[in-house]
Amino acid sequence: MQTQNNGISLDLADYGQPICNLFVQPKTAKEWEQYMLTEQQIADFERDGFVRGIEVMSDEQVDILNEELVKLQSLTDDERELFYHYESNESEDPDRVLFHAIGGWRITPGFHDLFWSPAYRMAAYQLLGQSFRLFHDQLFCKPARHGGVVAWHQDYSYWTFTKPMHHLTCWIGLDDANKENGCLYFVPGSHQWGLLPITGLTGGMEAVREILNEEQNASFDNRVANELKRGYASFHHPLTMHGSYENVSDRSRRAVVLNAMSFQTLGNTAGYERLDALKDFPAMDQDKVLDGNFFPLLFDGDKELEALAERVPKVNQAMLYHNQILKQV
Ligand SMILES: O=C(O)CCC(=O)C(=O)O
Ligand SMILES: [Fe+2]
Repeated sequence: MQTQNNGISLDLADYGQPICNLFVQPKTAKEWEQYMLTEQQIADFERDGFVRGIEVMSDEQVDILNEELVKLQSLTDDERELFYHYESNESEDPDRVLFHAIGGWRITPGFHDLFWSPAYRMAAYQLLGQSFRLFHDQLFCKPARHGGVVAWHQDYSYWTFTKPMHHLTCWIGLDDANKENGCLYFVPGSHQWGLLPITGLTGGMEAVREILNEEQNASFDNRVANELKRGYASFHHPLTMHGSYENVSDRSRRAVVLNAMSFQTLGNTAGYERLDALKDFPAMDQDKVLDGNFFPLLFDGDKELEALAERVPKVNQAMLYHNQILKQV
């Protein structure tokens, strides 16, 4: 454990519960009810592969995270040590900038505690259909005027070092996001396309289109712009096709992404082809449950919700997760 003089750990992964008062926690099962997604929102997610417009943070809470973000974006090389990944500029276009970092939750209290936001935890429980763990976070920040793209991709194509596929992504705006400043887009129904190979995240926006069939390519005409006020979230399935265009506006487009996974997720690193990309990630041994400090349990449905757990609308897990991956194109 890395500690300061006062015995407080510098690695916030040592704390598997909230460490500051940023988010008031429900004390009873009844207090969770206010955060519950409706049957309709669950049905939308099952049909489209995403659901959006869920308030996770107030303006004041976003301000606190943005202050922490300034700090995270100006760290020295040594101070970046706790990140799993850190690129001040990951854009492959020399005229564009995309800040991308994984692991901020280990460094500042606000980004740590964001994983315990009750609105996030309730929605994630319903959309995963069971108790879940923290997988990792991500920061995607595009500066005003020269912000880079995030090319169309499926998240699970980058996560096959874990199994089975039972993961969920939550995207939260740290700025108001719209078409002008490079908001995220989703292709509805693409979570039923099966797992596609990696075609790159920060090069050409349209790279994935070459490996898709005619019908799949046509469905990009129906893409949905995920325009959101800051503090609001969208959730997407690990196979949903999504991406974001450049930011040429005079406003920045910053976002934090929370990635969660079933509490039973296993390591699948043996034979993984991109091991170099994992060199600063926590160890994930083959066929071992991903638990311990780096993968804390974020929500135990039966314990938190008691009798309510039965009544909470949840996705059909068998239809949505494990089996989907078998549908190769
Ligand atoms: O913020 C972006 O533009 C990309 C986000 C993303 O890929 C994700 O939320 O999985
Ligand atoms: Fe993504």
